[in-house]
Amino acid sequence: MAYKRVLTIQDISCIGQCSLTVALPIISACGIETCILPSAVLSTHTGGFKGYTFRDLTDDIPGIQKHWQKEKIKFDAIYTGYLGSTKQISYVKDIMKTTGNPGSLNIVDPAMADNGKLYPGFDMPFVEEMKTLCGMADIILPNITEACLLTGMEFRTDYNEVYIKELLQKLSELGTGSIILTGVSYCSGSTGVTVFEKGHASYYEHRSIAGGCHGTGDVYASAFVGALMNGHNSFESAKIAADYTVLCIENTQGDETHWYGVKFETALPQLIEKLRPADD
Ligand code: PXL
Repeated sequence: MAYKRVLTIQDISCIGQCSLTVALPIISACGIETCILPSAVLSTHTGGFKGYTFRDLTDDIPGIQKHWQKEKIKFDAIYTGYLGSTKQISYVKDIMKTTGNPGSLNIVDPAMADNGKLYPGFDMPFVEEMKTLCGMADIILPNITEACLLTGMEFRTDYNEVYIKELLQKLSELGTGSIILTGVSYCSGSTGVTVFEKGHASYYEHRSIAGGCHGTGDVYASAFVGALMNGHNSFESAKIAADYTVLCIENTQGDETHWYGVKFETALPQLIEKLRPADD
């Protein structure tokens, strides 16, 4: 397997086990060179801490991109997560157009909302711009809240396969290649992920653990990117990432002081084990 290089663009939350502080270690542990472009620096993530600092790095991006162009730096995949501003999305689109190797993949986690609500600081103009980024992506990884915002569909907690199929169909109309829709649950006690490719949906069901955990979307997307870059297909990568994320949540359960993220580090050996092809 050729050595691959990924660029991931998302924030640094200094504390909180999300975005770059999980993407960098997870993708690196998968044996992939992981380059970073921080979208913003926050003292903590915004999901439960009060009084966090937020430095938007939008204006640093054009200079960084210019330098990379001068150095002829290219990537095999560009994976984006939490972005710092609406204007930043247009810079990110330009990076996707100019810094990919031939055949490189654009993977977009439209990290902006959960549980029916936008994260603090995001608004509808940001969502509108995010639609155009998803339209450029080979793969997107929204949760149901993000999928609803991107398609204008009503957010529901009680739904069936017809609703999910309509969401997937509308998402694909954005121009996106494959869709990995997370947190799809048809019965209590289990949840899963639906992979939609070339008009066909496949579902992987896994254990659901009570009490949603912060940062699991980022852990999931990072493990997905790590598996995909190791040559697994989208469905296999979606399964590997789901099993790993469940382990991370189980690792964290019962520790009330650890409400802000999941202990993903100690489950990394199991992730690496799952990356090996079955006949290895
Ligand atoms: O995990 C998504 C995420 C990333 N970055 C920041 C966040 C969140 C979710 O709340 O606040 C800063």
